[in-house]
Amino acid sequence: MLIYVDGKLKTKDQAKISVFDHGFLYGDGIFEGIRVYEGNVFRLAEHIDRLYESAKTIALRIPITREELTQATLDTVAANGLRNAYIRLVISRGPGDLGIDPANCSEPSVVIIVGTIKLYPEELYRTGIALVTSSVPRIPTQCLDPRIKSLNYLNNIMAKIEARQAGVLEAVMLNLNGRVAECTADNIFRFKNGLLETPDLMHGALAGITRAAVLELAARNGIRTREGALGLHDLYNADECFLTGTGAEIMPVIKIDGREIGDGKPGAKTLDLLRQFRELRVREGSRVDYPRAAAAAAEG
Ligand code: PXG
Repeated sequence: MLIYVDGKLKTKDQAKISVFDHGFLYGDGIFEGIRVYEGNVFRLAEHIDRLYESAKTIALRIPITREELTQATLDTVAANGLRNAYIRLVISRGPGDLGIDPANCSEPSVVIIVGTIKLYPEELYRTGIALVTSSVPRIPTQCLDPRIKSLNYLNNIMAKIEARQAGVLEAVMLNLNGRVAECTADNIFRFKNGLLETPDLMHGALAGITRAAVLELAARNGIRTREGALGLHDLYNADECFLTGTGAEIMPVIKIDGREIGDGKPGAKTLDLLRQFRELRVREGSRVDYPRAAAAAAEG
């Protein structure tokens, strides 16, 4: 495994970040999780854009250009020779001192890890999953905009712990007004009378790349869509419900807080979107040039 750390490819043992890095001390940094399907990096430009937007909002200057980061990402995938993979881009504030002031951090750290993540078992795409509502509200937009994909996931992790304790894999997170925001690492959608709905981002959701892809697919299929306010009542009484995310892709939801959704089976419209998404994910994307990068890595 070769990991990009501040411009150099390192082995897993060599790849190290300082304990004084504010990403470690304070969760001060941002990240992206990206998939590679059959040698295509899915929506890399969108992920890079989101990363630079997160950086802008937290006033973090990424020390390389978008073009350089894009190329470094493609080259790191190629250097690892993986045609199907998960990429983790991490930009942290960099090494500083024991005070929180980022002015004392010298240079942001840039890390690109190319590996795999544990995905939902394929069987769950046929059976669907159950959710519970978390008692932990999503961090309000006024405190920390959830559109920032920050290194501080405690809010979501607390909700994930609750889901696990309830014996399910994901939790619905509400905002402080009791509106549905999203799940711990996924956006959420419902179908009702043919209309496809998802919480508006201002209700406290990450601007998911998969979410955007699903809204595009819906438009192409002539499915009406609405981004707005949704309550639990809307989810419980949905015809179909599903999650979207880089890891989950499109995951059917069959139960929420013990209430069956629709007929308690993955919905036909959801499964059709999943099928179309799986076609699109291998066709679209930035192609990895494996031989070129392997040669560059060999040159050191
Ligand atoms: N909401 C949150 C809070 C997320 O963290 C999504 C929605 C879906 O966004 P995308 O762009 O992926 O469609 C996420 C994504 C992980 C992991 O390691 C988490 C995410 C993505 C990939 C891996 O658990 N979060």
